[in-house]
Amino acid sequence: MSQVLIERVSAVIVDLPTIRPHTLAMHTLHQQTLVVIRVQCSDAIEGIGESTTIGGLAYGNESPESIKQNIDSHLAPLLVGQDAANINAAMLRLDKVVKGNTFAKSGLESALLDAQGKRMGLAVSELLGGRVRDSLEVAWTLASGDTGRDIAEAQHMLDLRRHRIFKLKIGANPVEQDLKHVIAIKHALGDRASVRVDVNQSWDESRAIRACQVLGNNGIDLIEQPIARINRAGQVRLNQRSPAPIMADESIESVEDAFSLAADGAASIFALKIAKNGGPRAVLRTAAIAEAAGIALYGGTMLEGAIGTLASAHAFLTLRQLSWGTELFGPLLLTEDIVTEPPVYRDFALHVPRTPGLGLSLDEERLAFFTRH
Ligand code: MUC
Ligand code: MG
Repeated sequence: MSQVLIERVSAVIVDLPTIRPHTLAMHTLHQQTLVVIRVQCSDAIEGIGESTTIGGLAYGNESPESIKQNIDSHLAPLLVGQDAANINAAMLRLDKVVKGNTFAKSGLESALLDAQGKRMGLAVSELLGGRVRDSLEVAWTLASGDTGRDIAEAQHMLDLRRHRIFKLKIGANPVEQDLKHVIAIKHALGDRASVRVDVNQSWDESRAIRACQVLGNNGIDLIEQPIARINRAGQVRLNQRSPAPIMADESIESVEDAFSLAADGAASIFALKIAKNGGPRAVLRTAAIAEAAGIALYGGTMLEGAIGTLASAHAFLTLRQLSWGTELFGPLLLTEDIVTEPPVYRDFALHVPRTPGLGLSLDEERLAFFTRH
């Protein structure tokens, strides 16, 4: 077979409405913005990928606009003309020339995997070595900003059998108010649900010490990123003192971060996100570090649409352990998507068929309608 070349790489910005405002410590989403990537190859196969973040530059140091610009100006030219079937070589070429930019690289790596999977008739999970499960438990984030509404939403999800793990976004309000909010929700749901919190780096260590005690003593199962990613010594101390396990999220901006967090003993759970490692293959390197260090795993999200969600899911399906489940609910937060078949959620889980590639195709009309011009 003659070599298949990458002929064209393009990226568009897509703005999609959300079902309700989604309030995080650093930003309230009223819509979500995806960067949709297309990689066209000389055998007429197209791979699709997605690079999505939260709240412009509120979460990390790449925005949708910078992702598109950097793909157009720096990353796409490095890929055009390269062997489409050699994903190792293509990603290595990007890593040699472009520092960081893991969100942009993640969408590109996803698109290359999608194209190669379609070419070989294999699901991306099979390209990644083979899946050990077909579905992933999916948590739901309660972030309406209102305790009563969050409780009603959680009860509705339990009744629908859609979610039984809830992550509460806190950190925007004074600590005492946040603690009351969390305890009220845990009290209302009792043993029907696992309740966890994500502080998105909002506390300092002095606040976190007591708050982690209160949360642990009130049945909260997990505390995500309570303090700033740069305060490594504080994270190590909290990890030793908190009665509830501490999960690292923002602290992991690369595979190398994962290694140094593991070496320092700064968390007992890692949130895996393809965007923060550089793609579905890259995130598996972070997972391998965690496994070697005895750190538990959780499949995280940047609130991606269907493409980024499935790219994450295919990687997570291959993991030996994923004890804390996933939060791959992004498509359910959107009122619209841009693929023809939405991902399948039932019985508390996302079910991933073995369709070649990511298993998705673009709805061109919807994509054109929601593309930012
Ligand atoms: C984060 O910080 O984990 C994941 C779920 C959600 O609601 O926000 C994200 C980002
Ligand atoms: Mg988080």
